[in-house]
Amino acid sequence: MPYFKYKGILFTTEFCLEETLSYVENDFQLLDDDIVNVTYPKSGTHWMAEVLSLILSHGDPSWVQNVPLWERAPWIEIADQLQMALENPPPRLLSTHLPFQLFPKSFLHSKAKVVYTLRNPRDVMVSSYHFFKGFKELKDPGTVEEFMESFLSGEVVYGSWFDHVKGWVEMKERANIFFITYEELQQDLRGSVQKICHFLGKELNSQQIESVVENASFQKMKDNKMSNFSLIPESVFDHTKAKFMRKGISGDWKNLLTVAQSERFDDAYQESMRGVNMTFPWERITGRSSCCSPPSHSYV
Ligand code: PPS
Repeated sequence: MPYFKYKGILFTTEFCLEETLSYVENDFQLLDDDIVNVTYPKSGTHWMAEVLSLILSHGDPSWVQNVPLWERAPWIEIADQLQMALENPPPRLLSTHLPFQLFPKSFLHSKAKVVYTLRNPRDVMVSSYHFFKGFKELKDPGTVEEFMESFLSGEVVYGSWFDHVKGWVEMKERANIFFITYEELQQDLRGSVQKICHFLGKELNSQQIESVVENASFQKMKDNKMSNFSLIPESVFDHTKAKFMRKGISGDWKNLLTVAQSERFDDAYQESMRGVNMTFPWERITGRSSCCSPPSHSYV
């Protein structure tokens, strides 16, 4: 099977090498003007990369229309993209799905800015479930039940969603990390773009913000071959079996999970997220009283 573990986290040889992960963790130097787009997979990575690309271009869509997303915002843990990251001129836009413990140690003494995007883990799981069916070299996700158990136990690529989120949330007091959710982007993309600009110290006028919002819409990204995954060759990804720009909605988990599966997920969520001092939009809408504890620290 094309998988290996690095420090207890599952990776796929399709994209990652042990020596690259070690280099990124220990030797990769973040620069003070780097902007890093950090997510657990299927949480809105490409969407945020598009938003950040457009902000850096002051709303001008030429860059996103002409340069593949992974060249604009390369994933540092993927060997050939790491090379792009090293070669791109500053200010660099970088992406990663790495958990905090594997993130470059140089972050601790740098002013690089991290935008950490989270998404309802039920939707993350459902999006992953569909997406993994497209990868020719990877194990089929199996039944929903089987995949959910792998997801809840963290036996999936990039490890446990819960550990990923908890590891990054522990860093929330740092001034150079900004937390935002996929749900917030959906609810108010314009307001989200304004908040991100503020965090990055970028002044965009209202016309430029309007252009960011317009060009980062689901439909625009779906039609943009630089951002919609269609450039990934058939030998790697079977585009007839899975679509990268699939639905782009919140709450699609309700269409896949049975009531029993959703309750199993809720119980695991409660157990794993106990003590996390931050509340998330999906905790207010699951409808189970145990998910609706009063907010201790809300970032929205
Ligand atoms: S990856 O492969 O881990 O980098 O995937 P990632 O980009 O994190 O997440 C893919 C999901 O994000 C949806 N998406 C969007 N939703 C709304 N608006 C825009 N512009 C957008 N762009 C990407 C994409 O459709 C995947 O979600 P699902 O639920 O599968 O549709």
